[in-house]
Amino acid sequence: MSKTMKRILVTGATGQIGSELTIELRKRYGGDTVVAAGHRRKPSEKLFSSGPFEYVDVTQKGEVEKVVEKYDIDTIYHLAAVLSAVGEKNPQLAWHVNMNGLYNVLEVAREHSMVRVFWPSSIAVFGPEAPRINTPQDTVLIPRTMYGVTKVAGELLCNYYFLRLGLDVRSVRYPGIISSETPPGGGTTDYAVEIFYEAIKKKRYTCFVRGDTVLPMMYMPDCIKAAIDLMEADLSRIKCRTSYNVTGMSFSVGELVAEIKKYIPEFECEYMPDFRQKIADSWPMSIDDSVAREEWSWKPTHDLVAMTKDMIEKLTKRFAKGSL
Ligand code: VAH
Repeated sequence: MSKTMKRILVTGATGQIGSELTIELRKRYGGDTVVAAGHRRKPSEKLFSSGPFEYVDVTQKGEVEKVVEKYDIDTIYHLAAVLSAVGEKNPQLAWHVNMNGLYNVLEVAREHSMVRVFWPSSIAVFGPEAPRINTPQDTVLIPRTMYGVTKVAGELLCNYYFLRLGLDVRSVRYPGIISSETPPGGGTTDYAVEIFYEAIKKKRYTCFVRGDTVLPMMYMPDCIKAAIDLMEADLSRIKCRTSYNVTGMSFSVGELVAEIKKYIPEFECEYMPDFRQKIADSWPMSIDDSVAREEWSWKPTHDLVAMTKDMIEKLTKRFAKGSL
């Protein structure tokens, strides 16, 4: 590979964000310059056929090192992680994967001529002590989930690697992500994706949080835009090296149901809150992302109306082709 071209590694490339981020990066920079790395899930045909794919266990430093050296990587989008709901069922696994995985990526990046790193934090860093409306960039961080603990610890680790070791690692605190290609794997916000699949397939959904639950959310095109815009921003503009608040929209499950019913009038949603209700109730209802807007011109493009229209269109097409 020529030295001038970007050589990008995406870990967690078979996951909800990683799968679509990889495809977009390949569109922008060329298929062969973006290496997709997965661990448990088989890659989709689209992911496998559009560029290099490697199985990598990020908790094993040697495996991260091997792929970085094999492809002479200069940028890592590190998305491999255990999410909040699975993490509460197995907190030790969440700590192991989320912390050792991030540590290995940062160490390999440092040891290989300062490879640049993107790493997603989450609004899960906030707990009930933080203001829940327009949660500010800087406030108290006392998360109630192991996932949130690993994201706070990860933000501090990234900040250290930048300030003390000079590594250019950048991060955003994602809200719940809604997408139509790869179902999410074990998050508290999964209901906001599952509801679309069930509405189209069965015209009914049993939601695991109450109808008045409000959480900050973002549509996948904006999720990808945030990651790439941040990584392409001029170094001099990036002042926050823990993680930037970003968001797209906030809505209650009831508001989402009403928007879906504009397309599927007979859709019915019932509510059976489970352990994930307590997690959702500890998180912000809306996010202040003014710092990201000021420092690197962050701006979302999809609100609830636009997102719902696009999700219904895309999933209806897939359902008609029998691929939902
Ligand atoms: C989760 N989707 O639910 C993730 C996200 C803000 C939520 O971090 O765990």
